[in-house]
Amino acid sequence: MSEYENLLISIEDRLATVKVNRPKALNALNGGVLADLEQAFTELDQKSEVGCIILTGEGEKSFVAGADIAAMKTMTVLDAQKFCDLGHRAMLAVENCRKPVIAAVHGFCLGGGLELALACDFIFASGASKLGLPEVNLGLFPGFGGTQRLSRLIGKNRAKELIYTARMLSAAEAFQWGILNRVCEPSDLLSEVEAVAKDILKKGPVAISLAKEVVNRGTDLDLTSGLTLEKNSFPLIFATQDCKEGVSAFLEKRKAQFKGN
Ligand code: DAK
Repeated sequence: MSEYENLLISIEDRLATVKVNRPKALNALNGGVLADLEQAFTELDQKSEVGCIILTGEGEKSFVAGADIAAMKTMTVLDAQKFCDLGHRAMLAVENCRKPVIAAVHGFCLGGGLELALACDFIFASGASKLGLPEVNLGLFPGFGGTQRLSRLIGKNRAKELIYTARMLSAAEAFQWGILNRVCEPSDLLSEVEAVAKDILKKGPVAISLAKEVVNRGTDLDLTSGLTLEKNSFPLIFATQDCKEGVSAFLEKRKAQFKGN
């Protein structure tokens, strides 16, 4: 794995952990972090020895406290366009990565930080975390996909309330609103995320990757088109050794040994 200036990446037993590493700025997303995220998730996507990815932030205080506000001070419209393109590419590299990506959120998860977590497949958070889109406090609005991904996840009206008021939600509220899949005791967050990731690693990787793509593409379609997408993608899985292995293992009453082919 390449070295990244703004990320800490470890890989153990097919589980990669990516930490945004700017704790002094509460892991705020500047151009360097976004470029590293885009490149690292593109690299992880290609790495056959990685089956699942956890995305989190370094330090106690924050997952990611937003896009880097200092970087915006002198931004021209053209700079903003470049920054926006880079941010969108980074989020898409996470969202389109063919491995499951789980966000482990602790502390502040604000603005671009929440947008980054929303690009992951799902989010577990520490009970002490705070989540929100406070951009309007700065005279901005979410520009890394938050207006779209959040409204698709929790519905337009709740997304608008969060965006218009800049309110920070507690983890319990964010769970109730459907943003979080699970709220954990702060000290248990990583172990709970790792346990789910390890469970996923036991399943057929090609099937998971196809399921991810079909869910992601299908949610933007009407039901008939989504069902057609599923119907057309499903038979492909019968070309894999993993499918033969999974079915045989069940019938032979043994654990399947998936190889990802
Ligand atoms: N950017 C840069 N630095 C940040 C930061 C951020 N978002 N958040 C915190 N920091 C820095 C602080 O400046 C401080 O640095 P020093 O003063 O020590 O050098 C350090 O991190 C510690 O922060 P605090 O001292 O403020 O810590 P507290 O515990 O007192 O407060 C806080 C924590 C999270 C409540 C507070 O730091 C805060 O309100 N931070 C800002 C949160 C926020 O507003 N986030 C949303 C950012 S706007 C765009 C696309 C997308 C976006 C923008 C443009 N284009 C397409 C152009 C997205 C925008 C956003 O995400």
